[in-house]
Amino acid sequence: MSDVVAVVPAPLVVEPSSRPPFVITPSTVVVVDAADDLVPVAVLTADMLGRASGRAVEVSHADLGTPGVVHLRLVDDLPPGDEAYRVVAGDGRVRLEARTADGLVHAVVTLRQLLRPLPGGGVQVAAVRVEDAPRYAWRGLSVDVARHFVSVPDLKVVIGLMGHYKLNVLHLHLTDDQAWRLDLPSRPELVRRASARAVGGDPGGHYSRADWDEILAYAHARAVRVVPELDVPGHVNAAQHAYGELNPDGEPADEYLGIEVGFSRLHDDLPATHAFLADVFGDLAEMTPGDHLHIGGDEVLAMGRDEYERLVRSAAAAVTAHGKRVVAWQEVASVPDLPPGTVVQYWDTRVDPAPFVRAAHAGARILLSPGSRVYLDMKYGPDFPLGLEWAGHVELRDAYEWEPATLVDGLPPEAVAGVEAAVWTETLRTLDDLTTMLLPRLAAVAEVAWSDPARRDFDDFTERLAAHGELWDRLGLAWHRSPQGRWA
Ligand code: TNX
Repeated sequence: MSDVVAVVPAPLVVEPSSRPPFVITPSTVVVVDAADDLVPVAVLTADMLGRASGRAVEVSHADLGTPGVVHLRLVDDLPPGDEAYRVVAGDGRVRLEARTADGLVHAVVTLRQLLRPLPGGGVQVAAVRVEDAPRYAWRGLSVDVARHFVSVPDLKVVIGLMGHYKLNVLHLHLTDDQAWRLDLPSRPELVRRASARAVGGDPGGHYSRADWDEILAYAHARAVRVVPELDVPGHVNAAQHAYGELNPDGEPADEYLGIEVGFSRLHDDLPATHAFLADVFGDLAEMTPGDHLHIGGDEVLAMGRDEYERLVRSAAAAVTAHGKRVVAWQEVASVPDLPPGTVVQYWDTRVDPAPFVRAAHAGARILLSPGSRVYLDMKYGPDFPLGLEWAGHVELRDAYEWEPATLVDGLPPEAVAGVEAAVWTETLRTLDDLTTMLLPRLAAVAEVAWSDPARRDFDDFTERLAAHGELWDRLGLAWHRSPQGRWA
C-alpha cells in the first residue's frame, strides 16, 4: 500500500490523485478567513508544519491563488456531524475544510500524518483528497492521576497523542484512596493533606487552579474536552484522610499508599457527607466548561445496596444541580432514577451485564471500556514488566479486533455513546511507563472508535501504523514494539 493512506484512524474516503504534490517551501503560509475565529487552529497548523519541515511557517493573508498556501476554512458540504472534515492536497496547495474548529483540528492531524520527508530535505504531501467523519462522538481516554500523579507537562504529551489519534475526551480520574489531585476552593485541605504522595510512597502532586486552566486550554486547542472524575462513594480514603468529619468517629483516616480497592466508603447518615458532595461537585462544575462530570461509583464493597443508591443519587444531584450531566462506572446501572442522559461506563467484562443492558433500555447512554480490550494498564503479555493482569493480557490485536455494537449481548447499538480506553497507574510511575502502555494500543482503540467498521482490518491497520513508530521515536516517546505490529 502506498504511504499516502497511512492515516490512523482510517478515514472514510481517501482518494490519491496524479496531480503534483504539495511541498513545504520557504514561501509556505497558512491562510485563514479572519472572521471565522480560526486563528488558534491556524497557529497550530503553522507550528506543526514548521516543526515537520524545519522551516518557520507563518499565518498570513497571502493571495489564495499562489502556491504554498495551506488554506483553512469552514464549509458545510461535508459528511454529517460536527467533527467532519476534508483535506485536499495537490498542485502545491492544501485546503483544510470542516464545519467547526474541532473538525479543522482533525484535518490538521490528518495532514500531519500525510507528510513525507523528501530525499533532499524538506517535506511533501502527495496529491490526495481525504473526506472523513467519526463513527462515535465519544472517543475517550481515562487517565488515573491519583495512584501516580501525572504532571502538567507529561499530561500535555498524553493530550497531544490523543489529538494525534482524534480522541476527543480526556477523562481524568482525579481522586482515589491514595490521593486527591485537584485543588478545590471549598475544601482546601484535600490537596494540602492528601496529595503529596503516591502508591508505594512515590512522590505525588496536585493540580492548582492555574494548572487546571492550562490543561483545559491545551486540550481545547487540540479538540479534546475534559471530563473530570471525583470517585465516590468508595475510593475515598484520601478525602477521609483530609477531612475527619467524613468518618463516623470524626478522626482523619490513615494515609493509604497500597493498591487494594473497595475498602473505603462515605457514610450516608453523616450530614458532612452530603455537604461535601455538594461542595466538591459544585466547585468542579464551576471549574469545568464541558457538560459532563464523572462521579465514579465503582467497587464499593463495604456498603449495603440501599446506602450505595442513596449516596450515588446524592452525588448525581450535586452534578445536575449545576446543569451538568452525570457519568459513572457500570455499578450504578441498577440505581433507580438516574438523571436523564446519564452516561454509564462499562468496564468489568467478568460480571453479568443484565443490569447494564436494562439501564440502556431505560435511557442511559453507554460508554464502552471493556477491560479485556481497552484497559491499557493490562500487560501486553505474561512477562511484560509493567501493568496488571486481572482482565487478562491485552496485545495490539486484542485492543483492535472487537466490535462495539455487538460487544454486550442485548445492548441496543444506538445506546452506545462511544468507546473509552483507560490507563490506571498502580504500576506506572513515569511518562515512559505511561506511553509504553499507550503506544501502540491507543491507536488501535482510536480506530475502533473513529473508523467505519467496513474500513477496519488488522493487517491494513498495522501496515498504516508502521510509520507511526518512527514518529514516536522522533518525539522521544517510549513505546512497546509489539510483535503483532510491522514496524519500519
Ligand atoms: C479497576 S475500572 C478499577 C480501578 C483499578 C483498575 C486497575 C474501575 C472502575 N476500577 O480502581 O485501578 O481496575 O486495572
